[in-house]
Amino acid sequence: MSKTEDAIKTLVEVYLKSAKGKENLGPKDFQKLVEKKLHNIMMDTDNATAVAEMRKGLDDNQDGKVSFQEYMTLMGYLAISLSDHVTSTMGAPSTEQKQDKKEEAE
Ligand SMILES: [Ca+2]
Repeated sequence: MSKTEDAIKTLVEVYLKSAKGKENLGPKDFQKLVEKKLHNIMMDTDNATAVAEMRKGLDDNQDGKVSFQEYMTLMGYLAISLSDHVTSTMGAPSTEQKQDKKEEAE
């Protein structure tokens, strides 16, 4: 599998694992996911109040839980914020466009 395919598979697996067989992530499942899996990419992941606020922002159907669709919305936001970063980094005059790859140790 390519790295890209692996990445997509990982996104899905993280959700399924966190949901533990349920259709949605409950508040605690979501808190755990953010805290354990997204702490390098997001701020305040150990702040329960901040994470709860974010959950409410993602919660389209307002059921207090995070569906797969709502989780993908968050992934989309994170991808956009990363691409903004990449764009601004590449905008700087430089002979090399090498970027350090962060490998996440599980
Ligand atoms: Ca929801």
